[in-house]
Amino acid sequence: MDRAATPVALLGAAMVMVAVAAAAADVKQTQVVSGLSFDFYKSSCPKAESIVRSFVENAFRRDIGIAAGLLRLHFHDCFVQGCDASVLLDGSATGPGEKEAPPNLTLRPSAFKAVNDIRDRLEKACGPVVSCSDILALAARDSVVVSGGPEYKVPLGRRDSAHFASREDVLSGLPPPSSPVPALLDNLAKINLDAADLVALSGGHTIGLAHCTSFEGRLFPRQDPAMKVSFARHLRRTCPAVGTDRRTVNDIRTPNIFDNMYYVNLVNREGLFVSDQDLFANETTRPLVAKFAADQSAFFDQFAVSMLKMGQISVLTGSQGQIRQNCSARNSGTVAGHLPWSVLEAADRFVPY
Ligand code: HEM
Ligand SMILES: *[C@@H]1O[C@H](CO)[C@@H](O)[C@H](O)[C@H]1NC(C)=O
Ligand SMILES: *[C@@H]1O[C@H](CO)[C@@H](O)[C@H](O)[C@H]1NC(C)=O
Ligand SMILES: CC(=O)N[C@H]1CO[C@H](CO)[C@@H](O)[C@@H]1O
Repeated sequence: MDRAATPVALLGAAMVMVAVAAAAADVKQTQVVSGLSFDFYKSSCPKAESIVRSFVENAFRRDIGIAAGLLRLHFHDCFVQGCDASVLLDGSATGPGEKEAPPNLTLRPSAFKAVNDIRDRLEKACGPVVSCSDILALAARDSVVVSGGPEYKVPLGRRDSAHFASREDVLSGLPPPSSPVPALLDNLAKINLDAADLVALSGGHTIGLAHCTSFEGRLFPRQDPAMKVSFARHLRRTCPAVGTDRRTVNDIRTPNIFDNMYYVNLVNREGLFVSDQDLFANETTRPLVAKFAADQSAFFDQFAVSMLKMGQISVLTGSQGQIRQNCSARNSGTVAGHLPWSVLEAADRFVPY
């Protein structure tokens, strides 16, 4: 059964046009899902955004990698079952959560901790009113900003899921780094994202790290001809053989700065993953890569628009879901008076392995 179809269709129908100030000074017409709003915590937690911002700024000063960790966490959350903080759930008796599925092996523990620390601060300031999924969306935006990327507004009011995503949801939601453009576009089409979103969002790889195992297929047994020879040589210094447990930077030019050098890398055949380099090899996406490589503000504008879209995939609003008291666990008592989620999941969602 296609779980993604229903919520996405509902999301499309519920959209209304709202003016949003995006990157730079220009105001864009961008869609905001009904139930979310930019001033959602205006009375219940007026300092919510400044609390998250200052936390991320301080954490970033101590550990520059936290920005990449938090940005990727929001992406993984949204691509699997929607932006509902299910990525944060520790596994339970009902089965494995997203956190325990293979792609999450490389999510940074420091980012999970940061989200819980932010929640503690918000709780002290306002009580338990801010959702973990909103924290993820804000922390991702702030990570982009502190790294030098575009400022953009984040609509708020997401609620947290009481559903675990299954291992199968994770594997089908997140494309592997070996994916070429057609597979990536098919994957994104299921969640109403297009080629411009794919190219702009992949620009998240302008910061952060990757393990050798995520791209070693391009080095061994023979070098991928789409990769520049000098770049392959450079990578083999970190990853001399298959299975090396080390990491290298995603963006060889400016590894910790959120800028358009990711696209310059692609034009120079110095993209790390197949999913990166194929954006320049494929004729459908190549013109956008060339544009973003030449024009950073064009990238920033599209990135802000695409993050707004990604951040609203299948969100829960109103009385749906819950405001988690602990981002790593569903609220206790959630099931009282209802058919237990575990029963529904056993019947509908959970795929044992
Ligand atoms: C389009 C499909 C995508 C694929 C196939 C993909 C794949 C990957 C892989 C394999 C890694 C390295 C994991 C490791 O080996 O440790 C990674 C890292 C990362 N990805 Fe993506 N990704 C995609 C999209 C995105 C998007 C949309 C964003 C955010 C907007 C993003 C942000 C990041 C960041 C920031 C890192 C570095 C994480 C860190 O340093 O902890 N990725 N990605
Ligand atoms: C490029 O991507 C498009 C869209 O998915 C696809 O139709 C086309 O076959 C791809 N081109 C190549 C050379 O793979
Ligand atoms: C939050 O939930 C996790 C997972 O159940 C648990 O390990 C952790 O101790 C909880 N944290 C607090 C502060 O209760
Ligand atoms: C960060 C995190 O929670 N990673 C988990 C990913 O999955 C492995 C395997 O189940 C866990 O051991 C990690 O803790």
